[in-house]
Amino acid sequence: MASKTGKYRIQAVSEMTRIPAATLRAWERRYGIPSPHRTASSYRLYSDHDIEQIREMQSLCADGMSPSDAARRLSESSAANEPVPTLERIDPYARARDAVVSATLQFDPDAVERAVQRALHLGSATTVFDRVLGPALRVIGERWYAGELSTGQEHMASEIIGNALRNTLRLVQPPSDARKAVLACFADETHELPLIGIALRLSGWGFRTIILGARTPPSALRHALQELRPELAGLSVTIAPPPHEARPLVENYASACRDTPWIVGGGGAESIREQLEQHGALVLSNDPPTETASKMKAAVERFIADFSSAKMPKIATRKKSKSAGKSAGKSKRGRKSAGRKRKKAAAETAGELSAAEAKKQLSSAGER
Ligand code: B12
Repeated sequence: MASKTGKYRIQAVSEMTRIPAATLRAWERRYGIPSPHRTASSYRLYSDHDIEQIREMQSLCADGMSPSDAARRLSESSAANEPVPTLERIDPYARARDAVVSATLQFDPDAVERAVQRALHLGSATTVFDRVLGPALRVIGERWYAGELSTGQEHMASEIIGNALRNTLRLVQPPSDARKAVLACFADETHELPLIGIALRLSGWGFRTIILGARTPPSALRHALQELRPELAGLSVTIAPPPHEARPLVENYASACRDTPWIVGGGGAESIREQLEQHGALVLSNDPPTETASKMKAAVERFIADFSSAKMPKIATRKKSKSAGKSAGKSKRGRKSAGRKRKKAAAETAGELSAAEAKKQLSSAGER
């Protein structure tokens, strides 16, 4: 069997096979054949096996077969001839992820829908999100960035995945009298699918989540928190705001979350971590892998508990000053000290988590 080691650049392959480089890229984008390796700087490197496949495609097309039928024939025969199954092939989650990605590469919405629906049977909602749909979205993002799939393909896939996740969340939400969490995206942030992933996780912890969605300004969050009185607020930021906008935004979110413990996560949270922590947020910038999810749960629960105990003096001061007719100055001091306690609690919780996890979380967040 021909070697699968990547050796040849696209121009060399084009010259060898007399197939234009644009056609090679189009076959790969549409049919996933060939599937060359990539260098760190994203150049394609074709193996002897890839060249064999290209030649077979060429000859089947020369016999009158359409490129899509030829590609299907080749993938079937290469699956049948696969001598030793690789880990990727026997791992059902990796296979499910690949099925979503390859249907997206083929711009086949029905196949994406089927692959997503099949994936939903592989385990709990969070497992499917963490191991199949989240990774599929990340690969789709990489392929889009590398110019291998179009914005239309990316939109199509994220729409289908998003709809499936929303339906799943509806099914796993705890009842309406359960503890609540309000989730929202930072202003100008359109990536709302990470919120659904977090909502699935929170529902497993007994939270009923209310998702405010993309581009939620601080005023809208403030109103939602006042009306809904959740136990927790969660903000997601994938693309960090520019530094000059970050400071006032963080201040406004902190003010909106004055009476609610707030956690912030997403790929963009790390770059504004300091400001967020200074304003009392707990920063969880990357969803931990499943094995550390219980640590994340413990950190969030501890943060909520510390927050409520830091709030106690405020309530006591208020009540006391009301009944004793004391000046508003004292209750302001009480509020300030409660605020300081809350920030300290957030910093401690974050410190404990980041000491153990930061490296791991940052390395798995490296792609963004
Ligand atoms: C789908 C998608 C879109 C869709 C979003 C649809 C939707 N309804 O959400 C659309 C098409 C709108 C879109 C737009 C854009 N996108 Co986009 N997009 C993606 C894609 C492919 C998937 C995003 C996703 O859902 N990821 C899956 C989740 C599981 O991963 P996650 O983000 O890491 O989230 C986890 C953790 O971070 C954590 N977490 C996140 N939030 C929170 C919150 C809390 C409280 C907690 C505890 C944890 C937590 O838990 C999550 C779940 O596990 C990514 C690729 C990628 N690598 O993610 C690009 C990507 C994020 N997009 C990117 C870009 C550049 C854009 C655009 C600027 C493109 C453009 N030129 O218009 C615009 C942005 C517009 C804007 N101002 O926001 C870049 C961002 C690069 C960067 N960091 O600067 C990426 C990485 C693609 C890439 N490889 O370049 N995008």
